[in-house]
Amino acid sequence: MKKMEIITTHKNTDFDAFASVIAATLLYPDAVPVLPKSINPNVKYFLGIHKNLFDIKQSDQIDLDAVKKLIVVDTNNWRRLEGMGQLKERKDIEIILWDHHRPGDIEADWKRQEPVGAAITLLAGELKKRKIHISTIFSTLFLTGLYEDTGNLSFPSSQPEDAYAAGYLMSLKADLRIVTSFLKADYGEIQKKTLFEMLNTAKTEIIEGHTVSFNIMPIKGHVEMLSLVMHKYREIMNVEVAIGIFPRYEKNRCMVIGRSGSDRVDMGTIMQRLGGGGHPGAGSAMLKSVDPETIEKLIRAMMEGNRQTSVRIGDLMSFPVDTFDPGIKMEELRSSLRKKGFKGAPIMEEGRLIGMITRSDFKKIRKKSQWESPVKAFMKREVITVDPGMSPIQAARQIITKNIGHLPVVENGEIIGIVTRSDLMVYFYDLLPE
Ligand SMILES: [Mn+2]
Repeated sequence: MKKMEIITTHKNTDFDAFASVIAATLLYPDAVPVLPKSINPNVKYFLGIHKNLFDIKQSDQIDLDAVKKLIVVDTNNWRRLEGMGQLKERKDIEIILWDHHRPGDIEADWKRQEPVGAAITLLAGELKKRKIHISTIFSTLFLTGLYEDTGNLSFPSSQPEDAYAAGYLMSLKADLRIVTSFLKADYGEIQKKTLFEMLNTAKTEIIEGHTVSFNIMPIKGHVEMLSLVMHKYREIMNVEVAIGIFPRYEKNRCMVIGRSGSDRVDMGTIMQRLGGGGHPGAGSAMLKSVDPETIEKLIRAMMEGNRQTSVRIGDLMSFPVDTFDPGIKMEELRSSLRKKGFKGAPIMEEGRLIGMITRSDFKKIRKKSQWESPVKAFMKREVITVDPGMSPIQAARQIITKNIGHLPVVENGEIIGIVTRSDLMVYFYDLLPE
């Protein structure tokens, strides 16, 4: 039987717990993250937008008999775990604990238990100590967890360690706009009422193989958190794509909010075409002097395939690509890349891609004389490439899991472009390039 390591956390998983699970996957790369079924709404919302970046399992998808190592984060009580009861009695299992609560009933073989404000503080500190790379998306998630559990470092339970960890995550370019958008989840009477009325008139249909629900819902005055309403609406309707059109007749304008759970329907692109914007999973636009039925028709036309509604790597890549010969000197390559402002380049021999040079390869140089060595002595020979039809999420997954910054785009054996971590960051979060 295959032996297994798993990482899990408490029921009603909040951002601190979820961030700690993901941070633990960086510390224990062989372990599988397992989340309970009950997850807090704003974490679910985050997962809905980024779900493909994380390969997460639920406890009933795991063969618990095969588990030999259990890593528990952000709790130390068996009753707060989901579906792990049978592991409690097992003697042959190694238990690792990362937690910031008072001691509970999980007896760990190794533990790090400190009364800091957030569990993620402990894990982020360890990642820093071990110099393990944390991507922008992960630093954003970790900071969200840290702020949630410490009330933006204002709860009396907050410790200096929390602030140091927050500073470290900010230095890694955690995106504060995203952090705050996931933390404010004010869901009140007016939102409930809006959702209830929408559900009363809801209908679903199939467009290009996707389950879709359009809903036109007139509103009076300014209603906040309609995006959270749409998030819940999509969840309850159980459709891949949900579009809410909210006309405010007295102002002669219309708010449009969309949610997509499909890789093939990019909500950011659809909303961009309406003059708004967003991410692949979520987007919005504000239109003036257009009636809601026309907006519905426009979106429908986009989805019906007259126009491409999802961005492909081919749309994001840079081209043409400068490639280099394996024989040129490191020195020479460095100055050419500097001139062009590139951080890496593909190495080609006889029309074939044989390697990649990036910043980290230049850092391998210890002696001055090595600048005279040929590029082939320093290049990475295992090159991960993508094809132009891939979705940005699939490419982002490669970049994050393999920790690489450059992906050559290859079609019919030929390099036609290159896509970088910065290209994807700009696309997902409109961040300025690093
Ligand atoms: Mn916590």
